[in-house]
Amino acid sequence: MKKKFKKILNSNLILPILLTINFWIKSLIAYTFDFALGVSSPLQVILLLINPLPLAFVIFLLPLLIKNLKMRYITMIILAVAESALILFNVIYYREFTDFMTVNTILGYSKVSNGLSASSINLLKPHDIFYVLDLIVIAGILIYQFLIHKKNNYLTQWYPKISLITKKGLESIICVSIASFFLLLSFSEIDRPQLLLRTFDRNYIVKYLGINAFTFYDGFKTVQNKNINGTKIVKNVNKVSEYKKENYLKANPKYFGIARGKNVFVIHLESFQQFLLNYHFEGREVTPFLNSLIKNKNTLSFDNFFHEVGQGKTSDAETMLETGLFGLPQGSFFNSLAQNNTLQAAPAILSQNGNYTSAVFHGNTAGFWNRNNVYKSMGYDYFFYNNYYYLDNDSEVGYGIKDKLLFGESIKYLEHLPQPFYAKYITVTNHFPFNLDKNVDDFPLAKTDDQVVNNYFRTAHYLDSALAEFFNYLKTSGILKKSIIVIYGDHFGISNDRNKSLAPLLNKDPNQWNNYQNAMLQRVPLIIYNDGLKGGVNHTFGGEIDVLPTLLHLLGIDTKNYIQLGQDLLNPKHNQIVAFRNHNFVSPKYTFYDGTIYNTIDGETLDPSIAKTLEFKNMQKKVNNKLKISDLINNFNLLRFYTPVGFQPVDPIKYNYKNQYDKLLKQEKEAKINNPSIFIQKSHKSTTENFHSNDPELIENPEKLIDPPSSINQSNTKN
Ligand code: GP9
Ligand code: MN
Repeated sequence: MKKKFKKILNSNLILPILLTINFWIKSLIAYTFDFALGVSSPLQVILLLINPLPLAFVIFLLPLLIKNLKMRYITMIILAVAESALILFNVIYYREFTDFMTVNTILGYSKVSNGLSASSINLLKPHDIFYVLDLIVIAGILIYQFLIHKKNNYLTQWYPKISLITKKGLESIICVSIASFFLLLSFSEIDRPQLLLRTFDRNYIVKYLGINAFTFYDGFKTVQNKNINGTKIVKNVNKVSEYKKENYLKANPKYFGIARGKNVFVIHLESFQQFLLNYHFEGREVTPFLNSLIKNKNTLSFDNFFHEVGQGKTSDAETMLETGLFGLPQGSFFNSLAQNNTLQAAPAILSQNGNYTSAVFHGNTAGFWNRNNVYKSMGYDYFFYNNYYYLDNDSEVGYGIKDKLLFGESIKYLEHLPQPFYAKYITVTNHFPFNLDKNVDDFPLAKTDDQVVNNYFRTAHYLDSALAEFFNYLKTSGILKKSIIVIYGDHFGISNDRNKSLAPLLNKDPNQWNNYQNAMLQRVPLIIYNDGLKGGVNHTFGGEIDVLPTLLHLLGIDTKNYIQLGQDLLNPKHNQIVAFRNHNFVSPKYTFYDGTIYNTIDGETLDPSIAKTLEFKNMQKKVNNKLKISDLINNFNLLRFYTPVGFQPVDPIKYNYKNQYDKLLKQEKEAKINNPSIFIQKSHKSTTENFHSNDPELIENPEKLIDPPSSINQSNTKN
């Protein structure tokens, strides 16, 4: 054993080993002191500790394949410098943007994420010396050998007595290292299924696979995206225009413009399914507030409204609601194409048709689903992400701050927005695995064999109660009268593989459970509140793709010139075939789900020969065509060739999400006369006192409602 070790020490493997260990230590320093990766289980700790090793070793072993000794060492030195730079630049970048550098940022291609600026020097910290110590040592040796000893063979003099490993041996070591990387990937996939396919968040990839894997993966994605663009463009643009002409539906005159000029609130209910409404558990309503809201005469709600997301989940729902286009067949549009594509999204449309100011309130990190970049391409003026809220003690669960804190703590920003505004709230508490402490919400847990199902009702109840508190605030502060509120569920919370456990709670027999029932459970709420709206429950079949044209028409903006694939839900001619992202569909007559056709009315399984009827074929064609057109637009970035009359394309560079509180106050002064904020309208009196919450966090710390956290002035809020 000792002998073997000595042999390795004296072999040319020693340099790759030392460089790998060096890279490993630096990665661990960065993980500990600079990156906030949110490690939450022992497995994640283990993966984090070992993830830098396999790829770094491969990288430093590769130069050994070069025969020429001088070239070999030069390559090794270049790689050592590159690897050190990769860590150091990412550390500095992270301090500025709370995110990792993508290939687009490094090459400066990205329109939205500016690279590091000259001011980055200010971001250096004393411990950064450890990131470059090795380079100083290497440079020292080279200078010593070359300048002082004047040795020409300075590079090859490093190892006097060296035994060389055979080429075969070297190749096998490289193979083993690559294999261990795949082992790491498999464990990561177990902990976080579809890690690479869905690319949730760059933090996740670094957490599980390390910074090298992230950079390679991002490079691969970038090349892939570049290759998609560029071909067959003209033909596709024509197809899209034709589709739009054939499918555009006018607004229903009864509703057109009834909310013109009003503030718009879009409230995204995380993982919230329709069946929760009016559901009683142990004698208690899960959603008492929403149930009462639906009965309100100013509320219009839809009970045959379906989510249409793919793997991009929340981000797909946002894509549909903001742009009127679908997410992608695989992965997330937000994480791949959205940031560099030309978008004609709601914030820009509303800014140019009614002088709206737009803002998103969301208590997760800015980079999750790449929002910090995509929102710029959409033209969002403000993005209040986690650093804008107090992140202490028990303020966060799962994916960010609790919903009640989100609604409450955002008021101090909201009330300074110039009106009218378009404000989007993305809730998170009702997210898988739906854990919530009893002292935060005491709604009873269910008692099925599936803990996720059991938890679901409590977090949903909490979300409902958060909405009640926010509505109460809107009402008592007088904002409600001047606003239209759109509330929708983004996608299922209980996945199909858990539905059998849910079945008894819905009075269904788990043994009779089939895909028809799975399809029906994809219903999510769509609730529109507007003072003076002719309310009621609307039974039209529709999906998330239809919300944008419906909303714009309510605001008095015709969608004729915009490429949006949905149709106004309030036009009686609305096409009621709801396309799921995987080409399944639901309509008032047929439901097609994973190869089987059902009668939508009674759930009866229909004869497969129906598939050959003209009626069914036409339905399927419509679904496929709609998805195809959406993919063409997104994959080929077609909106860059189509600018609606009078529409000014968005310039993402104009937007940034740093120091937004100061910016708000400054803008408030300028916008005073034409677009006064709520604060100005209330004669400089804050409305925060109109908000009342029973969340223990806010009861104990009421000051959180009033002052922004001091962290918003720190450099890492630069997004
Ligand atoms: C996190 C949240 C969750 O920011 O939007 O996304 P999801 O996992 O539902 O797609
Ligand atoms: Mn979601």
